[in-house]
Amino acid sequence: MFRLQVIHGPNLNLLGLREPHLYGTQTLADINAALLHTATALGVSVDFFQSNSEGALVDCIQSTLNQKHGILINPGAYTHTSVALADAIAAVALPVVEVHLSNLYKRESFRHHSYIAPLAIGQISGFGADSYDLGLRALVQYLKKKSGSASPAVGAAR
Ligand code: CA2
Repeated sequence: MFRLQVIHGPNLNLLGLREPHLYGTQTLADINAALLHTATALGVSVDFFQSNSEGALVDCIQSTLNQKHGILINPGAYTHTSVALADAIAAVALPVVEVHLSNLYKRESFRHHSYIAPLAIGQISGFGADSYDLGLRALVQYLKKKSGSASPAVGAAR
């Protein structure tokens, strides 16, 4: 069974509680519950992590080494600033899908650049909470195609 890590970056713990016009009405718990539902249907396991701290996010990414087959991440504002997150993702060399609730390219120009995108299989941006579901499906499909449907050894390079 593929084991996946879902990572939520800074302020995403406030989802559904503040700024619903920008980020929707679903809470982070709602999004995680929906992801768990999809993961179960797809036959994969998911662990969830959220932090507002860049170092804690780096630690979580490092912890996937030899433990997980892939990462689904919304790096939040660190998308646009964090060389440290990018270095950690490059170091673990796992398939990564980057997701965003909002469409980055309809927003301020500083959100148009991602340090994570060049390291990701792909990026899904602008579908609200559905971005996570679409991202999970894309990651699982990628892993299944790559392995010919059997789970590979953890830590297999991209
Ligand atoms: O669209 C996304 O998913 C973002 O990653 C969200 C980040 C933003 O900095 C990125 O440019 C795009 C911000 C997350 C803030 O989340 C909040 C949720 C509720 C209330 C306030 C902030």
